[in-house]
Amino acid sequence: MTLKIAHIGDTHLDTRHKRWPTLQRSLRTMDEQMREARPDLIVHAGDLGEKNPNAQDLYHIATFLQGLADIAPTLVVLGNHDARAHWDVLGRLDTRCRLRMVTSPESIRLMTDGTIWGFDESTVDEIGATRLIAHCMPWPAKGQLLANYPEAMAPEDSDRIALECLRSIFRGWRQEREISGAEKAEVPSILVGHLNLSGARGDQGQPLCTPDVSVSVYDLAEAGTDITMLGHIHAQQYHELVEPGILAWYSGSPCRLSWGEAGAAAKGWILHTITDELVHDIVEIPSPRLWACEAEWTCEPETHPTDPDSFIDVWQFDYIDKPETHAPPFLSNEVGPDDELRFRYHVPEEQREAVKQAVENELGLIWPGPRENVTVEPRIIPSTHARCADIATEEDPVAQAVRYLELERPDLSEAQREDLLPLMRKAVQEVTP
Ligand SMILES: [Mn+2]
Repeated sequence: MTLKIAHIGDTHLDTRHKRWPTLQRSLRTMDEQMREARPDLIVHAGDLGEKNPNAQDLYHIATFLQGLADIAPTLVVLGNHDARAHWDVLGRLDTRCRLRMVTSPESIRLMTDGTIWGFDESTVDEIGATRLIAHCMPWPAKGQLLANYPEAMAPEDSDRIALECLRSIFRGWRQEREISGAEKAEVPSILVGHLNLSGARGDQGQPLCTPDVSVSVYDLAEAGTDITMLGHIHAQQYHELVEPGILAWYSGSPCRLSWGEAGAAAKGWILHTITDELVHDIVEIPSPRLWACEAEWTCEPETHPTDPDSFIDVWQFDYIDKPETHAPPFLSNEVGPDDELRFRYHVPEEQREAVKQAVENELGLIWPGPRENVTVEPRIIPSTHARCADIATEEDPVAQAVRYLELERPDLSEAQREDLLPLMRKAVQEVTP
């Protein structure tokens, strides 16, 4: 028997998002791809939308969910960005196949007739009529995990205890399958979670740091499921759990939504097929690329073209090579019409106005796409004057004030400075303890 599961996540539906039109196009492509793949179940691993959706956002979220549940029974777990308050209402949408919106950890059974039930609510006791068991873990807020912990704890122990709570849920799920006879009947099982997996990486391969509860591959292995389907991290990737061939997958987001996703990494979803073996097919959704580069506006002295004994200052952009940046010039045939560029540059404070024309010239050289697809981000380097050092060498704050006046206000006469001294002294006394 073959079971096909479409695994998507991090759709972040938000009509107010700058890249909403791109997201809409990507979701339409995904819909077409999924109809062709004909999955038995669709799993959304969380971050369906954003916090505080307005009426228009909710309309699009509802339409999207109806579209999914028109293709196959659909499970959606709550992500950290999702608006919990609307979840129950969304779960009652009129859909062709079953739609289940999951807000707390629970096990779901997909039956041979396509219905989905919670472990406790099923009227069908027959384990033989169960096609799949899906253990669902919505975003585990630390406070929620610890709310029922019977003892007082020191704040520094909270992470460890929260993780222990999670682990005990995972272990419980394995036992649940053993006790119900599902293990013996070899009913396939999956874990669907909106989770932060330690060791997971971003689109540019960067390690991710977060103050939230993170699980490890060993924790996930406690549940003992055939496949783990995750959401939360937008870069598509998989990690091997303890047993070879047993994988935890992040489907990734359907398109590049933020600059954190700049890079060439594929966007799309995963089609997991369970037969005698486990097959994971990556379904790519073509979407505009986000390019990022970072440069420093620097000055090199060069020999004067006509007078070899003198030097002139030549200002130019010096590109900073980092994993998430691309070194220009870009090849024009690689840049698509909807691609975007973020041009970030570091500039000394006194050059901030002078550099503006140079930025436009540089963009003309490196960017073959439309100018309106470029975001320019200046980073001003504050000037430090050598004169400050002179002031700092004076030990007494009043002497520093006098020195400051000498250096910063050479326009004042000796007499004027003398007049200002009592005021400076008073000001210094007020600010010095
Ligand atoms: Mn998330």
